[in-house]
Amino acid sequence: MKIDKNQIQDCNQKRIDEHSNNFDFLSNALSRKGYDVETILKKISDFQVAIPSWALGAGGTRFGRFSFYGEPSNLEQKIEDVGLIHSLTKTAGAISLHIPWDVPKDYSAIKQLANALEIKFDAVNSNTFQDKQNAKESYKYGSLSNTSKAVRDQAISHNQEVIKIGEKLGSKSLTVWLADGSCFPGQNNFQTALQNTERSLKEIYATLPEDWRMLIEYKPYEPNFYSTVIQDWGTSLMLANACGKRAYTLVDLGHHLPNSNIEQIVSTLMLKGKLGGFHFNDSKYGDDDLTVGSIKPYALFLIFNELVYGIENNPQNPALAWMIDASHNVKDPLEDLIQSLEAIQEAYAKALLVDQEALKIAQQENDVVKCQEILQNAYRTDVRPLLEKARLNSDGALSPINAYRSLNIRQQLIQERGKNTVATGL
Ligand SMILES: [Mn+2]
Repeated sequence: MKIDKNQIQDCNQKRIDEHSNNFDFLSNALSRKGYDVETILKKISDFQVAIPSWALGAGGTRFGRFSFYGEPSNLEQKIEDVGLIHSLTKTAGAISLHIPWDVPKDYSAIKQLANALEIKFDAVNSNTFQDKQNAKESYKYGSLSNTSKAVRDQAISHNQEVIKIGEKLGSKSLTVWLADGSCFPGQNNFQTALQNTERSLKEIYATLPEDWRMLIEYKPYEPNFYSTVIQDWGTSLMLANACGKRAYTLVDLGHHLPNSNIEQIVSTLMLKGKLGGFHFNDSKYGDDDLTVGSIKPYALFLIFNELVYGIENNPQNPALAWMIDASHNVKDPLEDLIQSLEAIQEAYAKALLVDQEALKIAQQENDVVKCQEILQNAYRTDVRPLLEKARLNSDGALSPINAYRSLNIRQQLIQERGKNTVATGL
């Protein structure tokens, strides 16, 4: 299904007066303080986040999985779902494919469909954490780090295959996340595992097209519970540096131990020009994969504050690949993604309001109270009218969640696709 522009306009009509009042009030207040509201709106509109192809169905835990019905059962339907989210939010102009779950059958048809919905193909993701049916070698004890050369070679050629698929779609980066590690002390030789991983990544990197990037993701634990080979940003950065200029670290918000200072990690990586990608989600305990901003919105703002600072001050760091990496166990996946996109835009807009000049002076003068005031003044501003205006300017919905519900989109998807469809993925 596709949402017609007129349907969105009808939904907007009911809220337009309230929006106009709120926007005028905020816009005047910001202009009086010297902000350039038009530039802020443009930045918000330009900020696009990729939706991963595995996030459009119900996510499961190891205890069970509960369907939302009308889930997309093939790649075409997944792209259509991203198109639905994008037409409402105007923020989800890209999809990130997971191989082998979403290998296109007809490349030109897939590209045409994505093009018509204004969806680009972002980073492609390899998968060496599961065994492919009838695969010769098993990844049970690791992939790129495995002690067996045959296993490593199989994992390397899978990544090279993923690059080829991405090239046909117009992707420009490969994301590598390894589940490799160990569950028990003594199971792995740390040094051998790291050396094998570095060698394998270098082999993949050697076949990377000139205009491509390799993004190396890290994670401290899970599915291995004693050690992971790429456990933290330092290990990822070391491997990226070993591979070369076009290899970067990818930060996933959920891939940190509790209370890690993620904003400081972001800042350091951008200073070194090595932050290549970003995965959004939120968590309370570990890699919970919850809706962005649902648990720690202030932490998200502080992270965005560093991202905005880096974007403005670190030309050595390339444009980032943004993606939501969340799972949906109890919410309609599309509603959950809409909420995540709203939280991302909100944190970004608030970070754009941080008075960087005043902050610099307050830092110089060691005025700690003033520093906090500056950050929290920005954080406490209700920026939602700015997000509404940015969407309105691009024919999106004033309130994407309300439009999604009043247009009965899930019900229509169930009617179209049936109740018992299951999306491939986690
Ligand atoms: Mn991730």
